[in-house]
Amino acid sequence: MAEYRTFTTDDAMRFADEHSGLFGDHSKLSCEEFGDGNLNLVFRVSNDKGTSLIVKQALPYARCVGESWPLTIDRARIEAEVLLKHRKLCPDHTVEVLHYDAEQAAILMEDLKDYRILRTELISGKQFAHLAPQLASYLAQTLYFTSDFALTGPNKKQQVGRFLNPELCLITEDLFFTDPYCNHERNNIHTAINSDAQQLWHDEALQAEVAQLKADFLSKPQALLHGDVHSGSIFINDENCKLIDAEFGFYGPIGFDVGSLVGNLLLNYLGHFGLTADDDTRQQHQDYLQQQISLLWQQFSQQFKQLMETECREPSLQNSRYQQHFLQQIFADALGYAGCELIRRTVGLAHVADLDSISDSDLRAKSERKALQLGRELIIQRRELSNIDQVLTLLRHLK
Ligand code: SR1
Ligand code: MG
Repeated sequence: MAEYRTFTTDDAMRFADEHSGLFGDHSKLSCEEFGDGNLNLVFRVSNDKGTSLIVKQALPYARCVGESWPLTIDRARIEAEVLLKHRKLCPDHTVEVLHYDAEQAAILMEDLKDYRILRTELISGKQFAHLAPQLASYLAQTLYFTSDFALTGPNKKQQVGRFLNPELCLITEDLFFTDPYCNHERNNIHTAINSDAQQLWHDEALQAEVAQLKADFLSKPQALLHGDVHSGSIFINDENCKLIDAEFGFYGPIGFDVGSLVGNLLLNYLGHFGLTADDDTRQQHQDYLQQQISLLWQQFSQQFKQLMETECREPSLQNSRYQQHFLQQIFADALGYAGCELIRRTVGLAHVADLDSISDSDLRAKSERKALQLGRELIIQRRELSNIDQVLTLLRHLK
């Protein structure tokens, strides 16, 4: 195909047919565009035998805002390359990319039609025992093997250069670390919590800690992050889960990916105060989430520790005291970024259904206040909290 143009359903079918070898001339193809995310077009192309594939095309602007927010289509390259790399490192939990076309900024990938979006499942109260173990494994494998522990200095630097992703990083820099802490026009604040949101704009102690987290996000290229590990980027079924949507990928602080995920599990926990009326059912789901958060950190840190001890190529990084300190630092960073996620999803541009779908305005405000309170505590106390149980205690004692 020639110059970039926005795909119609016909274009998407042709693209899928040309690059898959799965369909063939005689197949009767059908196609629907069903993207409901913030940025891209997403097509499902199916044949009459039930085989289907996904075509994802980057638009030259952010879909959720429109053409007034131009955005590089090079994000499709970042997404394809991060997913290909992560899939090599963790094939079970990364979606398969079949083809990437730079000109059309389009990716052909497997259709996870037997999977559901994790966020929707958690909102409806579904529980999966394999969630934390599988995601811990995805995070440990992808983050360890793209870090300085596993790569040579020159190779690592080359990789950092390939994944600079300045435009998408700028979105995160603004939405996570700037907008919620000032009266920004992009913010989206539920009227009932206006005064709580305004406190963030004058909270100097909090702003100083957020500045540190932002500075680390800008200048700590520890590993090739997925960059957007929220529960809408995870597909799950009764056996497995897979990560999609890696367009925010870049070399950044390991705690950012871990913390984004923890933040999203916490948002679901807090959302259920307003989503589930029956006390026992709610408590049972919240206990499940606590257990998953605990398992996630335990298993991620154990695996990362073991990889540092057994696989580290760089002699000076084999020092065990350094390795212990490194893990403790990831923990503190993860808590800080989880706190930022709680706050920005409550008052910033991009909300989550875990809070927004609470129909009763007072209950929604209660959950939102808890999210702001917990977010603040995690950010401020992140270096003093020395284990995950202390975090869960903080969670249980929210007013
Ligand atoms: C304009 S993009 C808003 C949010 O959607 C993405 O999934 C990222 O989380 C981003 O912050
Ligand atoms: Mg996304």
